[in-house]
Amino acid sequence: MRTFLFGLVACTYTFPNPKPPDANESRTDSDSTESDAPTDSDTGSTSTAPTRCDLLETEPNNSVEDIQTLPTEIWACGDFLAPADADFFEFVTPDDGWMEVTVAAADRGSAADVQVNLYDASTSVYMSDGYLTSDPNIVFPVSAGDVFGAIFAEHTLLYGETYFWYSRVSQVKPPVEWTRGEVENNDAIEVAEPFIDGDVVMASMGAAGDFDWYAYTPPDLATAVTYQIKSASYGAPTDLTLLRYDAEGDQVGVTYSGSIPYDPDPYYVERYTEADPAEPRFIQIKDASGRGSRFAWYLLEITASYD
Ligand SMILES: [Ca+2]
Ligand SMILES: [Ca+2]
Ligand SMILES: [Ca+2]
Ligand SMILES: [Ca+2]
Repeated sequence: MRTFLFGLVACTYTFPNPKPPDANESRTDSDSTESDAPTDSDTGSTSTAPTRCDLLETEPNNSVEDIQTLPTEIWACGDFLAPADADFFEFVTPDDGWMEVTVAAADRGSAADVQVNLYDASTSVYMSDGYLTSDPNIVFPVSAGDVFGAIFAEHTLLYGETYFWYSRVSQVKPPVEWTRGEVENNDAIEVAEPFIDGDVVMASMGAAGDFDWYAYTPPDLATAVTYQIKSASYGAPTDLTLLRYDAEGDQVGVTYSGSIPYDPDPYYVERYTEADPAEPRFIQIKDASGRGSRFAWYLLEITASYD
């Protein structure tokens, strides 16, 4: 891994804006005979850039050696005009908090199914879709000065003049609120982490194959328990599964995705028909594909209800 050194740019703190720019701001191939391919003369010049493209890629940018600096808070754009084209960018986190890597491609008429490989010196994640779209969108916690690489490519290696992409990295507000962090090691039921009423736990699938176990005992008068994960639907690069176990360690349920429409995160309401109300519940959370990275965060809420 090379050392990344470049100056920070001034930036403004903006709320996440997942909505792409208006269609009439999009680049189109029909209104010009010119190729959308950026040229050397375009590089760094916003005067010749298509509307809302603040930074055109500079080819070749096909390796870490030719990586291109990506300032935060602007729209960068590029094309896949050659077979297996990959576009390498690096960016630095201005402040502690959260960042978002947004791609706008298919949603803006591009033929490209864009994939993003997001990485730092020790970890990486690969995403080819976002929530309800084929355009990736990744939201993740950061510290000031963190350096990241982002590689944009076409998911199926297709290319051509209609295979363009836009992307923006920006600092965003925390997408969720929590009361405490996860306490590893919680990798087995024997070391399940106690979950106390009122907890909202911020946790991570920090490494490949991470298992997170929690133990929760509902209050005496509770009539139901709700288990909810907030993760992928808030931009985390995860596909989480929530498995429930009884006090004897037998699996009593598994939830791959939510019962809330369009919510891909596990959500389940347990009525007291499966186990004694006073018995502890054991919860295991894992990624369906066994993936893990610093980007793979999730929020766990367990709430008792009394209806
Ligand atoms: Ca390119
Ligand atoms: Ca390239
Ligand atoms: Ca964990
Ligand atoms: Ca764990």
